Amino acid sequence: MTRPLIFGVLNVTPDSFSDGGRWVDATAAIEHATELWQQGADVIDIGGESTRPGAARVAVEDEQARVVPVVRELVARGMRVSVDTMNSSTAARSVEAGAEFINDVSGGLADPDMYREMAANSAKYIVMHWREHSATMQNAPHYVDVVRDVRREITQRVAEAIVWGVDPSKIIIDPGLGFSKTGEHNWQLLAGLPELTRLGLPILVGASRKGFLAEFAPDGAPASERDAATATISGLAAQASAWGVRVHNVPATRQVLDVWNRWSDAGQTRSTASSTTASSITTLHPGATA
Ligand code: PMM
Repeated sequence: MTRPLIFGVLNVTPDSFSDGGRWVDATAAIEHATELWQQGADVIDIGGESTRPGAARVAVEDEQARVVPVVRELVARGMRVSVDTMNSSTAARSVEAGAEFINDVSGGLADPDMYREMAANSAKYIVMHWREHSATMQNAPHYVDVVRDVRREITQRVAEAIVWGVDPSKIIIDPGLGFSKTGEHNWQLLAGLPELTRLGLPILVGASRKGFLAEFAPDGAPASERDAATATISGLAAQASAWGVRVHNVPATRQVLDVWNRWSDAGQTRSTASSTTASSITTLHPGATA
């Protein structure tokens, strides 16, 4: 069993909900990414446009000016990089600069050229479940059965990407916690991860510091007080076969996933040992069943 990959979040935006404004300057961004990497992140996920509920869009030139130089520098320092963008031209520039993943929270819905771009480049493509832009996404989102509806809508996005020529082996899906979802929808989706894994595609989970975890922290506490809850979700997501988790606090998740890895490895050793014991009992007592 291998633990999920850890995507360390680097928002180079002035207004993201939990770390907005802290890493807008390229030098600060590069320093923070280096810290996340040293703490055990497997990939640095760089975003230049906030997607918090109510956020306004940014000009694509501004997004690229924030993101592309940072991508280039992190790749030069040997880090694996993902770029969180809904824009095909930012995806193209980022891949040229060495990004290995394009993380599209709109799943291709925001830019009609995204699938064409992802068919033409070599990066892996994270297709998140999404319905509409941040300005309106939390206006009473409705589902009949959120797990089935999200699974169906993601399947449509993936099918469309494949029709445009995106290699299916490059695609990773994400249920999009908090994007047109209430807290209860998020919990249903987490509990329903096994139903999403049945699609046979790797799954990324992004629960980090989101509003539905506020109930586990004191009233009015900063979003960083949600890190223990986030790390717990990382462990449970690993158990549900998630391929990756996207988090702000890398050490907390890394520790939980390292513990999960040791537990899983020991479990595998035990199951090999117990099947050997069972078969030797059957040999000694041919009437016994293993
Ligand atoms: N959430 C945010 C931004 N990007 N990408 C993926 N794939 N999945 C997510 O859940 C996700 C994302 C919003 O959180 P932030 O403002 O803390 O980055």
